[in-house]
Amino acid sequence: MQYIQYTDQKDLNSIIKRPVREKEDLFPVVRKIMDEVKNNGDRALINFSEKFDGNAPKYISLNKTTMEENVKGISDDLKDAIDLAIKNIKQFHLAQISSEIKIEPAPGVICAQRAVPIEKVGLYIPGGTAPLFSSVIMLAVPAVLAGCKKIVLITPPDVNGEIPTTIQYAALQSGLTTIYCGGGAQGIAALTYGTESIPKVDKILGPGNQFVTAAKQLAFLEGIAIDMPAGPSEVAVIADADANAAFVAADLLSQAEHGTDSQVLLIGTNDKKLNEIEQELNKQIKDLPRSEIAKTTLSKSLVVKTSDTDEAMSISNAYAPEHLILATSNARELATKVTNAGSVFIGALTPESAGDYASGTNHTLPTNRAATAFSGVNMDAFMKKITFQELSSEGVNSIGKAVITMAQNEQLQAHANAMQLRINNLKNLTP
Ligand code: HSO
Ligand code: ZN
Repeated sequence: MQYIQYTDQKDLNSIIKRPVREKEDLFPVVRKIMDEVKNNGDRALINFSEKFDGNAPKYISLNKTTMEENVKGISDDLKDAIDLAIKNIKQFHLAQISSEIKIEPAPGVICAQRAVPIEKVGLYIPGGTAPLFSSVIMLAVPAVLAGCKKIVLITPPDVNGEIPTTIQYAALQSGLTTIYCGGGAQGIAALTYGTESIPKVDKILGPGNQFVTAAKQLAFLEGIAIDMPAGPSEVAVIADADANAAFVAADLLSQAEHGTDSQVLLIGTNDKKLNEIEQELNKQIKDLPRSEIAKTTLSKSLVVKTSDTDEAMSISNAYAPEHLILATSNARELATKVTNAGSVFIGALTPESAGDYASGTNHTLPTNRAATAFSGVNMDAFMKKITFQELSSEGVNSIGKAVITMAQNEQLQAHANAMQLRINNLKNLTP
């Protein structure tokens, strides 16, 4: 890791900067894939999967009965772990559902706001060497809780052309009854336009590589809503002199093992502790099956030394990490000063893995400084808020004149007339 002694704000730019990704223009390629799927549906999806994933899917969808049969071989240990995670994630997301708001801002004027589920949502789960079945839970559980009528989960085929059974189990337990097989930009195209087998959706959520991200952006241009911009996963850890060096090193490595483009930032107040952490990193990395990936990530990562935890927090807020771990003795107090972060892990006993899997919070979070303005996936991602208003005769009296005056000053006479007619009608009614 590269060491920086923080002096003042001019150091910030180099600290908050994320490595730039290769700027290959993916859009023409992805546009072609999207068009092909739009015109040729399932056939194109299968062909592209064969071309890009190296294997054609054996099926395009799986129903509940087949999934139930397929997951029989999963160990009870794993089933119990997934079930526990789902229980906690359900509980935390259920608590986020807002009840209807109804107020009377002026006599006779009733305003209400109600959250209504998005009818059809598409959930994209990436494939790769280690399919992250935990991401299925993070998207499917809130979608089911929100009451989305159609939930179209799509994921690439594995080397056998099939959907991994862990993904099937996570989907079943989250409440899904069908899942779909198809990956990459072609999977996003299927959700955008629909195919013979795959329903078109209103919103697409979920992480993915650069092709998937580009396809989601094109889907957006077609009027499909998408979740936040996705980039490589990242963590910032603030550690003081009391931090447990082994814990901090393990947390940094758990992020570093995700991929060579992962981001790791360590902000520390004590040089001796930073040294200890470095030693722990070297010790622990040796035993990791993905040590090569972690090594590459760490070689590009920064350690920043600050004078105190407040200064560390101001750097973290400028960096706006996807995950922020507070490994300090004042962690709870420090947490109140967070202004930009996707999800915060408070105190020595709270590793990022807790939230990645089972604490109950969502692990689909904003990266690449998007945490300055975006939230992670939560129940709102699956809902729209519709407002309602109703005026009684008293309400017409309360705001009628103001509406007419404003409309006339905007030179919108029809608007004024619409209210004036109601006022006249009331006058006719009064004896
Ligand atoms: N840290 C990842 C989520 C994940 N970790 C899934 C393990 N499995 C992005 O928040
Ligand atoms: Zn993770």
